[in-house]
Amino acid sequence: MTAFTETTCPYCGVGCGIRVDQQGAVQGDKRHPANRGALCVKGTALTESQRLPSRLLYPRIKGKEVDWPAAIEHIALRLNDIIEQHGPEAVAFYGSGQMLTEDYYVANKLMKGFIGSANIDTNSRLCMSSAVAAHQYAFGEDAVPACYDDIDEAELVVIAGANTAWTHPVLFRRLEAARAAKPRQQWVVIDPRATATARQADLHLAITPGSDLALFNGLARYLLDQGAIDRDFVTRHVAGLDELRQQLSAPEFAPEQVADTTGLSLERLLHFYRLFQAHPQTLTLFCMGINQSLQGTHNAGAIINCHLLTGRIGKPGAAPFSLTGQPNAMGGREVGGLANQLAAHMDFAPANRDRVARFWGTERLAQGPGHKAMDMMAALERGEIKALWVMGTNPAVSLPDSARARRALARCELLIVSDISPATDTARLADVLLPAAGWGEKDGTVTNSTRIISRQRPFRAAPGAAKPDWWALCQVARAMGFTGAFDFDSPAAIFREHAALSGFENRGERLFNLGALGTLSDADYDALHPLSWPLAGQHGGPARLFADGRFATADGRARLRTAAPQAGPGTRALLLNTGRLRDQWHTMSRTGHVARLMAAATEPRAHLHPDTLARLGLGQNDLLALSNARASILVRPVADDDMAREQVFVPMHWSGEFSAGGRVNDLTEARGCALSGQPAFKQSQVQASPVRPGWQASWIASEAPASLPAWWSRRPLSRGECWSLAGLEGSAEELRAGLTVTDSWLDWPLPQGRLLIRLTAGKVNALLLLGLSPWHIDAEPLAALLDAPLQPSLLLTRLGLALAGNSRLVCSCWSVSEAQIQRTIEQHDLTTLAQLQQQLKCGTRCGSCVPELKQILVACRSQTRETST
Ligand SMILES: Nc1nc2c(c(=O)[nH]1)N[C@H]1C(S)=C(S)[C@@H](COP(=O)(O)OP(=O)(O)OC[C@H]3O[C@@H](n4cnc5c(=O)[nH]c(N)nc54)[C@H](O)[C@@H]3O)O[C@H]1N2
Ligand SMILES: Nc1nc2c(c(=O)[nH]1)N[C@H]1C(S)=C(S)[C@@H](COP(=O)(O)OP(=O)(O)OC[C@H]3O[C@@H](n4cnc5c(=O)[nH]c(N)nc54)[C@H](O)[C@@H]3O)O[C@H]1N2
Ligand code: SF4
Ligand SMILES: [Mo]
Repeated sequence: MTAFTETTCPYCGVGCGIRVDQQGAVQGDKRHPANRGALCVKGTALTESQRLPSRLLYPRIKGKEVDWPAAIEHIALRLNDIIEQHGPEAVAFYGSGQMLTEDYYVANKLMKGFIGSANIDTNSRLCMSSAVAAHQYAFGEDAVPACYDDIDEAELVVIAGANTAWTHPVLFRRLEAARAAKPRQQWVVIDPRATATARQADLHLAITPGSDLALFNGLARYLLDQGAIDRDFVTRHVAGLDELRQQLSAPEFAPEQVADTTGLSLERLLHFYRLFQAHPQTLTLFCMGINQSLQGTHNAGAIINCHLLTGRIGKPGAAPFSLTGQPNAMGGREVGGLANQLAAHMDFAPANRDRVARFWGTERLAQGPGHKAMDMMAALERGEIKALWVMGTNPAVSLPDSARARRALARCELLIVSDISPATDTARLADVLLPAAGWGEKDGTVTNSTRIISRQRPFRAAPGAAKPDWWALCQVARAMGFTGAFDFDSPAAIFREHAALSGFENRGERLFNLGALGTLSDADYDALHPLSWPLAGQHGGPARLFADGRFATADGRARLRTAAPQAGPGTRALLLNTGRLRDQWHTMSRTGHVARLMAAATEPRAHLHPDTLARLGLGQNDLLALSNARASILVRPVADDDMAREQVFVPMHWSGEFSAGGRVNDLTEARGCALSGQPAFKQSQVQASPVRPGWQASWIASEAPASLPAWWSRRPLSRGECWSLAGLEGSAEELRAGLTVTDSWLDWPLPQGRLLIRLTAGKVNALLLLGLSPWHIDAEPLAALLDAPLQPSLLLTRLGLALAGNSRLVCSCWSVSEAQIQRTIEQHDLTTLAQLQQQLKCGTRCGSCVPELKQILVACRSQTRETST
């Protein structure tokens, strides 16, 4: 028996293999093709992240704990009732790219096959749907052509709308290794912000937000004008050239005009175009900056066009490469979990409907596409959808116009939420809460960005009555009367059926074909090694698609998308961009309670260019209100040289659980790409104004303060938590008055404020720092004072550290701050990354911070040069 469980990371779409030992400690799996042993900071923190502060252990109906049979009966009765009264369209399901393939398959089968409504959509709508639509159009099927080996082969890597150094860190490390091994390899990064990724590029194009379409259509036009296309490839394998050529002849696609639209100098633009022209081995990675746009599908299509025109697809080091966000975004697409897909890469065409109905043995199959995520919320708002089952996603925070989404969710007659935690903004609105088995407890498969299917295996028992999601779905299906079709007794049985459906009457029409796995034994499923489809590629090297120039369209030719005009930027105010931080995962449900993951960004913040902060007249201790017609949020402003002047960046992560006023999606609009239905999260108009709080304080304790002021955010410390508090009016005395008066308090005067210490039974159990902005102190050193008798000497040293300032944590693995790094570089006159790593160990474990370490080294060195000249 092996002492390790081999499983897969539950975070991003890189899909890293993990080995878990008997103590639950994790390490990268050296044999896994996706990561070859590497893990990023989120992966290495998995053990801590499993210690959830509040775990949902038993089903609850209206807040009351019940057993599973009662919950299942309640749900089945209510659903049948609603279907009988209002029809199947009154029922909907909203799932997630974090569900396992087996969960997804059962949910899709239940909704589309047996309830008979295609109102099943997932958070992948917010994430991948533009890429899906572009793939389907161009290739005839939703398939990512690239494989990871292409990274090593590429000579030019274009990274568009992706902050890969932070969001796909292990992939980024592979890119770094590829460039180190092949110094010819050049990188172009296209992002309005100078991100950690952009700063490593040979060429960074800080384009006007939302102008990618003009950029790539302009590239296609340039390639045509230069005669730089692969005529032979296009003649044999691509359709639509004449139409595209004609459209691209419009003046708006000429380089001068494109330079204007994108805000780039003509010189920089042509530099990019020439690089692209010169390198047949070009790999174009793209992610949310491309997909989450009003023209998301056109954006992705324009990128694909450039690759088709030059024949750069299906060849080593050459492909358009859509990066998937979630661990199983791809598995969900394979199952067909989006509302406009039926199942297993089949749409609602009559022949497909007929085939799937026969395979499932159902007469109730959904007739046509259902509501996409944003439409689903609108239908909920109008009262057309009466029952919604949410699984593995937190739409109250992650949907656009989220305040409105919360109102729609709250008015739903029957809101069922399957989650591992009862403490999410969505779970708090649920009528029925179902406890799910989480990562490490559940069993199934996921598919990564490059079609590698890997097993997630359990290594510990689920707590309380938590059950795998597929199990809950099957139980409800059976209780609703759909017996026979949901008698699965294991994920292996579901996987076999899923595989068999993909191969059913598939004579090569569908690339997605796992038919050969339809008879996998339980033991073989258990032992399944990572494998990618098409399965035939398994023995013939890397699974690169379209190597023979044959596409999945009826005539075997890829289709060029016609060139849509670039939409205008709209009215100009401050443009709000949103996205991810390195150490947080989505709505923080799995990372917000881990002290070392919260240490690099301790409060909900808005990043602005220093000049913009000055123009807005922001004072040192001010908060910033961002508002528009939908809502207003209140965040901590930070000066950030990475930002362009008319733009503000706010992370998507803060929820109502972690802050009051930090939910950025209250500001984003529920509008997006008309073709894919993906929201345009990256560009919203906002107004900004400074807010000067009446008082600010930091509360450090194991419990929340007795009363909460207008603005707060909280974060875990190595012991207890720190709450940043601000009252918009009045003074902090109000806060103090609200605290328990029976305890004895020590009052410790400080140069600019006071420290109040609460002692209970001789031990410190709360600290309140008044009169100082929480932003300027580092709370972590004070955590050591909690739960211990007060020692004045310890207090003094810890207070000194806390007041020395809040220096950003750069290396989360070894807890190394920016200030420490700068000091060390100066003191030892360091010039290389290796020296720095030797001194402080920073960046030697997961490597996620290496791009930032390099950045700091460069910054410190240029400062030294400036001061010495
Ligand atoms: N640490 C971490 N990693 C994650 C996740 C996480 O929550 N945390 N989530 C995972 C998921 S589900 C996803 S989908 C991926 C997302 O991965 P990414 O897409 O890499 O991440 P984002 O930060 O959403 O956005 C990427 C970049 O798009 C830029 N951008 C904004 N507007 C434009 C534009 O008009 N044009 C261009 N070209 N760029 C623009 C933003 O400035 C940002 O730097 O990350 C995955 N990995
Ligand atoms: N402004 C803005 N908004 C965005 C984006 C953006 O870039 N900007 N990006 C969008 C994108 S790409 C995405 S993918 C979404 C992500 O946003 P969400 O889909 O909301 O993602 P999570 O916060 O990861 O929610 C996952 C939920 O599943 C629960 N969970 C964990 N494990 C299990 C399990 O095994 N079973 C069940 N049933 N539940 C489980 C977690 O506790 C958590 O509540 O956000 C979107 N929203
Ligand atoms: S890169 Fe990090 S988050 Fe993504 S799968 Fe690998 S370890 Fe997990
Ligand atoms: Mo995503």
